[in-house]
Amino acid sequence: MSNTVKNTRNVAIVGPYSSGKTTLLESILSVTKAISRKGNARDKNMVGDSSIEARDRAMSVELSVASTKYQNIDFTFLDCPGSIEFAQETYNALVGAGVVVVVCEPIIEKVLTLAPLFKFLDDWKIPHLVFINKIDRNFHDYREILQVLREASHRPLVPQQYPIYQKEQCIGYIDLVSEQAYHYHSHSPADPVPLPEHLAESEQTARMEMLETLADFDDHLLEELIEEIEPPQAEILKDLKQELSADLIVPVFFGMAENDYGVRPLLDALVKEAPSPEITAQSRGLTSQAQGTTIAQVLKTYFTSQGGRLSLVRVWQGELNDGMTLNGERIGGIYRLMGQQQIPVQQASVGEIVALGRLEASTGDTLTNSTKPIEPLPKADPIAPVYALAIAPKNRKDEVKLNGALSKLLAEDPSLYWEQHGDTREVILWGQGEVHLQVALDRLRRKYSLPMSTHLPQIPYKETIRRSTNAHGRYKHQSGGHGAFGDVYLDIKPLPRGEGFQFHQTIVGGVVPRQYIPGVETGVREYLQHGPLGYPVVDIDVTLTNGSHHSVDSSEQAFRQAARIAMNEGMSQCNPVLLEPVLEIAVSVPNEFTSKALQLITGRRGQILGYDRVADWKGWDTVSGYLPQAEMHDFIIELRSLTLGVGFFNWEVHHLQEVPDRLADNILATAESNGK
Ligand SMILES: Nc1nc2c(ncn2[C@@H]2O[C@H](COP(=O)(O)OP(=O)(O)O)[C@@H](O)[C@H]2O)c(=O)[nH]1
Ligand SMILES: [Mg+2]
Repeated sequence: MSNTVKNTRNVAIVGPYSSGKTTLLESILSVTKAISRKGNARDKNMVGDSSIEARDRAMSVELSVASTKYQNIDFTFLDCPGSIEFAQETYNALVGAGVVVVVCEPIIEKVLTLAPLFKFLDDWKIPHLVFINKIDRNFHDYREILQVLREASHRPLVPQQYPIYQKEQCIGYIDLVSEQAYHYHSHSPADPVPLPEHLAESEQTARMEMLETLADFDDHLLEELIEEIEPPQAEILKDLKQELSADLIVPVFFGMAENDYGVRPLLDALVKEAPSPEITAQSRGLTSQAQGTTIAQVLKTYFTSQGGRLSLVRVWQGELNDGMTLNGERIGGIYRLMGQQQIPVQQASVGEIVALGRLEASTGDTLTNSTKPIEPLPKADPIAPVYALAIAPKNRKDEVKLNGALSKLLAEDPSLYWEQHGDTREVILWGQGEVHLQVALDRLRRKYSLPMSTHLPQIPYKETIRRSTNAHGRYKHQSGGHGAFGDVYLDIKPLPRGEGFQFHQTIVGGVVPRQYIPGVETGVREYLQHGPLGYPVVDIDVTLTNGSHHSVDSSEQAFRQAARIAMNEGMSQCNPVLLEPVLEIAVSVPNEFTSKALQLITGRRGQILGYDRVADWKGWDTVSGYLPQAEMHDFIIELRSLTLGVGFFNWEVHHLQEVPDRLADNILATAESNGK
């Protein structure tokens, strides 16, 4: 075991789709010389977008990892997908990040969408800073962008740079800690230049704002400010580091990843201000002292194209050595990842993020070499699925492979979920949206040779009756020597919604012998699986009131048949109606979109129950209501398009309700033409 504790930092890069995260990572790798040729989004050759699914879509659809060295620190970067449909993947990874760079474009609408991400980071107390990218576009009003960022963030912002403009273009910046001005240079470090005189006053104001925010958490600095003593740079840096580490402040930087502008200052800040892995471990309740005990957590599970399982882990305590036993299993290799490349290493120390071969563990699991049980580390909450497709293998002979492939797919991506529906028998794949499911289906096809066809899931309608009736059923059959005979009278009655099915009998004098009564109930239950409209029947009471039997020919079987005949006759008299499942939903949106959310629900035959502020989430409302399940399929798509992509909802099936007549006619006509 080596005793050298490596100086490591791991950094997650997150932010909205297309803000330039993968480009920023590419720039970091190029600036730090981890790669010799810089790729770009246009040529689809960036390290972070190396999976086929990502290249096809020119967007990141899963976490990708790369390492580099800068100023003697070993950095691991996690390039997280930005699309809301892959948020689970991102949250699972953020749980292991030491520090997070939130990348955003200087576009007000996009900055507003950062609120859920900031909330997650603050809930987990994960230190994070902001990098405003693409300053070659729309960056004229830095102050306005900062203002909107302030609205989205719960923690105070600490801008550490001040922009220098020339003809509306940002050509450089002033570092507010050192008060040194710089001009950008494409693909080489920025040039120090004298501080432009016309900016002296604004720079002073911006710097004072920075210091005052820092002083809110440091009395010593506050005293210095009051007494107008110039605080030493070392003190400012110490405060920045402490306050960032404790997630008290959010430093802000800007640049242009495409030309490497602002990338070195960002890296410098990560070196000087980001907490060491020991500090991150402490804030997660771990001590790094516990000698000999290694604790790691799975951030993601991959299946390689050769079918091998790789678990991406963060080492929280102790160190990992190849061949070590974790949770009773031997590690089959430790790898540092560089995009699609796997580089074998012998060991990994606190704070490192590496992939381990051949472990059965799932994403979020805590791994340890300790034989004593340990408290598992917290994992990110699962995000409720909001979008579904019914799927079936294109080739029937592939059906046997489906279960195994789906379980691997789910291990890789815990925000997928699948079920075989009890009523419709369809295999339903649930996820976060259209793209999410398409990526999953692509993987099934590519990795598991399972081309699938998809269709809209059927709505599990049920039916019930509005009227009571009495029905008679007689089954009589003579074949050769032995005959069959059963004869029943049934009372059929509707029950209130939600009561299900009840069966009674009021037989006197043994007209239907006791041993045959279960046969009657079975016959009734069998019939109820397909009522007169073709759907399972619920909320119904059936009472066996009378009947007759034959001493030789009667049997449980014959009474079962008789009951089916009686049900068949009786039910059509009972005025059957179609019932549809209704969901209870809670839709969460920024409050400027609350009225749109209300309209969306009512416009889809929903019913509003109320709406309220989301506790401790500035500016967000939750609308609760009922929504017919038939209206849910593309609900999330419309909700996102109304809310800049950030609205989401939770749901559960709540009750059944009668389908309005006109709609019911349509549903039944469609079902009939589909041969139901
Ligand atoms: N103008 C401009 N475009 C950029 C910059 N950085 C990235 N882009 C472009 O923004 C698009 C999205 O970049 P990408 O890194 O894939 O974004 P991601 O989805 O956040 O990973 C690509 O077309 C990039 O070329 C920048 O600094 N300026
Ligand atoms: Mg990307």
